[in-house]
Amino acid sequence: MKLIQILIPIIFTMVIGCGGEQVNVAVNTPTIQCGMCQKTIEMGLKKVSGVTHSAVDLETKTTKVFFDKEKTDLSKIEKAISGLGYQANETLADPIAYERLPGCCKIGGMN
Ligand SMILES: [Cu+2]
Repeated sequence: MKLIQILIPIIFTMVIGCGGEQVNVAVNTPTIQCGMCQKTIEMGLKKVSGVTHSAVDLETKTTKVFFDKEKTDLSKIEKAISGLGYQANETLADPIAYERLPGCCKIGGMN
């Protein structure tokens, strides 16, 4: 059994069971390069209050974020991603955070 088949029902149960109104957005994260970027964003978003889950798709370069809209909003999520060193929609990456990224995570780093 694939892990994803186990995870999806668990995520749904969490989302429905959590009381506050849960919504999800797909954030455009065009500067992500590799699996480490994925980890950085997913781990970083875990620390954002109100965010219940996030999933980075390296192929489409989008990040799906599930959150409680009473606790946070899209602009805070965009800022959090920017603070991790990545562009989020129209919000550019924080230059200091970007500089701290490993070489493979910088634009063109995989080439
Ligand atoms: Cu990376």
